[in-house]
Amino acid sequence: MITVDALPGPFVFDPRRAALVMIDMQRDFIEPGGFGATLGNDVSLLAPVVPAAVELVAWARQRGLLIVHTKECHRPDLADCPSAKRSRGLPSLRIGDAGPMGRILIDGEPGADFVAALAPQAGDIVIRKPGKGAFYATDLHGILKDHSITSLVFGGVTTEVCVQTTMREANDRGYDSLLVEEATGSYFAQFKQAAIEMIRAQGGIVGWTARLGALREA
Ligand code: TIU
Repeated sequence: MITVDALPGPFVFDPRRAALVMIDMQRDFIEPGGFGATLGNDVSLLAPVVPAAVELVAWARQRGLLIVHTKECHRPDLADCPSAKRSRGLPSLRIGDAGPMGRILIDGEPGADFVAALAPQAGDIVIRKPGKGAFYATDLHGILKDHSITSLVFGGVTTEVCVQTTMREANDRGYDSLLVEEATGSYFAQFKQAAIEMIRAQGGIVGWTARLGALREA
């Protein structure tokens, strides 16, 4: 068993029954010209997440955790993109439009791919997801059950959108979840902090949070 010094208390898990879930570390959210930028965000705010996420993946690999990478993306024909999602806001480019990294948030386009430093390796699992939560309209739960996974360690972007949504979905499906603070990020520093605090409040109403240093020492 591994014990991580976390909040609201120790996060204890069996690495053979744990997975790292790295949420949406895609060029569309982290690099200029992608989905995040079209929504009006300063994507440079997410740059510090990349090296921390790389360290977290290496930590998980070393301990034998199953590695899962999710990517938010849609079919080229947009059949899995609700019109409400596509029409929301006043983006400079909408989902499916041609941008500098290919069609915005479309599976197979350069922008929807993972940032180079977080490319999946052989044996990793990639989940394509049309929603913010990684359990919605995907086979993630079935795959985790097939691997007898009961504990999840989370990193990725953005903290209060796809990461928090997925942690809430995981919580309702019975998983114990830990969010690693440096390995997640938001376009809004105050939202990241609020998400971290609401996840671990009330005795861990959604899950646990820890610093990367606590994992190094675990
Ligand atoms: N816009 C925003 O903050 N996030 C998303 O749209 N998706 C994810 O969080 N991956």
